[in-house]
Amino acid sequence: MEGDAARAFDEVHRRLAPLLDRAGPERAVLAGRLESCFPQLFAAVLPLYGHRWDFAWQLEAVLRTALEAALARPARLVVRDAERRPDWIRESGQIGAMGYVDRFAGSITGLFDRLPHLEHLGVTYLHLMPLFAVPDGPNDGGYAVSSYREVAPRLGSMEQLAALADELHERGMALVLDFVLNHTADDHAWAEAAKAGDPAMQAFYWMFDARGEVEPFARNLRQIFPDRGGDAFVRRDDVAGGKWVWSTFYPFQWDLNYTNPEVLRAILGEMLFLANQGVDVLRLDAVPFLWKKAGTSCENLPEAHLVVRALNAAASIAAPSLVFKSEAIVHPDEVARYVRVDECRLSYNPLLMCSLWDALATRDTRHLRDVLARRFHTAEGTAWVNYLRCHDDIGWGMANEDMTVLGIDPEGHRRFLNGFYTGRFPGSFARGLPFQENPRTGDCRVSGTCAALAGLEQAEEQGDATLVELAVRRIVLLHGLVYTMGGIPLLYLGDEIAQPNDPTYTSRPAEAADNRWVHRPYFDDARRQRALAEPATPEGRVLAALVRLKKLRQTEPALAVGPLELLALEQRYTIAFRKRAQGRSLTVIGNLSEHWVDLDAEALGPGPFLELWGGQSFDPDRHHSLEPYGLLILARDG
Ligand code: OTU
Repeated sequence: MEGDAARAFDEVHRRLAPLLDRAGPERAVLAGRLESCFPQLFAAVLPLYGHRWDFAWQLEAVLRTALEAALARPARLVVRDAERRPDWIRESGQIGAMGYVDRFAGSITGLFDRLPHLEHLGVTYLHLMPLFAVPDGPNDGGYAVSSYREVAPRLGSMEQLAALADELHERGMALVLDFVLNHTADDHAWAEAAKAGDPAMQAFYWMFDARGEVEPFARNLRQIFPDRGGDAFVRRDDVAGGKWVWSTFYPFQWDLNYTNPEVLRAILGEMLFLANQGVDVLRLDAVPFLWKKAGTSCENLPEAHLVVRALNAAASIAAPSLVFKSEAIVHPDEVARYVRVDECRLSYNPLLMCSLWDALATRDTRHLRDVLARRFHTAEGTAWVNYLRCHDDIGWGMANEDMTVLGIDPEGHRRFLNGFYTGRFPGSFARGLPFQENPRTGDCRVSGTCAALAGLEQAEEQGDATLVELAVRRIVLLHGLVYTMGGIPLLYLGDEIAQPNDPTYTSRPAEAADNRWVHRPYFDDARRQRALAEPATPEGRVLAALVRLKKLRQTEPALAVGPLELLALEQRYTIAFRKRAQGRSLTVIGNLSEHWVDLDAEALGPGPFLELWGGQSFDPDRHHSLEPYGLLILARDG
């Protein structure tokens, strides 16, 4: 360390010595981590808070919070920190699954009974949707958090959650939880104190006395949930003095004010409390919004990255095996900027998600190939979480400039995709619902389960065996691609048994106004049992395919994160890529159309190949074509 950082470190190190002493035999290790993480922390907080008279005190307070959490870390997690392979997130054997505790298993206790199902799927990364205490009534599916330290009583308790983490670890699974750090619920203790008039707590949020003060911000903001009406500022007369409160999402979600260093420190305390329960990965919700500056879009500002880097450095001191996953559903350039070892080692890959659906609708893989060629690589130590859909809507987050280069009109194309996936476009197989259609901008996103979007729901309704066949193949193909390209594939629980949309949300008042609930169905255990007992049913075929994909991931190191070479096979309908590891290559070919396509044996290169998907030998000179929505996974030495 040099210069200001070194001087600051010496000072703070001296002041923290008594705290370090409490680590006993672990002192040297902890002091070492403090020293190695300090430069990153300092570089992040200096531009954020360096202008403040109390900067040195604030910096020390952040470090104190980190060290106290380190001292409180349970011994078994300290062992886990030491044993965890740092690059586990890039390994081929990783498979993710996500779901709501109540909908998947009733409660945390119920989840223990579902572990065999998760093992059957090879799950090593279990993302449970927000399970914290929330307000009664609408709470945005748990994304309005009333307390980060309490589990919603109907789901269980913090002790049960910690016990679940232990059990998952025993079985080789990581626990992934949401950390909703952009906002709290309007009944969080901080918000309640703010309402009661505590100025320190009002300073935790963005609160304004007069509407006029809001305008310099409001002018440039995107409406995230246009259905709510108005903009991101709500008048709250229940806050002492009457205030305009910033709420980017729903009015009951109040944005935290990270220009206040006390907020950073408080949130760090909540985060490390969760890490010490045994959480392995924290999904940082809504990271783009963490910093606000008048006159800007208040999304993806450089300071938002610094906030994440500061938290990352502090967490590395206290809980070194904790991994951050970023949730940024924005322009692909911006999404990629969060994917760094010193910010979020994992990130959703929303671009891949929407380009897969794009290719499926258009029967044209140009954009998908472009994404894989230019926007798929991530730095050492990082990985994508690749998914087909999550608990949120699908938004068409491709880069306009990428589409324009390909001769695609971005606006018209998005209109087409929305029309296609909501079933309005003639000939569409999809059964999605339009989400947050914005009449002002024409913008719209899509809700729906994988089966509904891929055509199974429509095909079954029509009782047409040919259409059912095509739909099943689409579902299998999409998952096949996501499982083979490298990164953690993330399954939305229920999709492995091809669950259809669940329209019953309209009868539940807290859900009726938000159609994302249509694709968060209650897990259908009868369907799972049928899938096992009757492998020829659509659900049986999808489940069996996922189990085969699991085996591939467990046995083929080439499926880990690593270079991906695109092959020029028959191009328009197909995607073909090759990955290599340990002297073996895997070539994956998918046909995203209902047409037979010719395969160009030359482009495949010399065999012999073993086709792992169907389990047969594959001779490129004899097998010239790929069936509708077909998938081939060809293994070869070298
Ligand atoms: C996230 O999504 C969550 O995934 C949603 O379920 C929540 O409602 C929301 O935050 C508020 O907590 O706009 O449509 O760039 O796009 O944070 C979903 C990130 C969202 C945002 C994203 C947000």
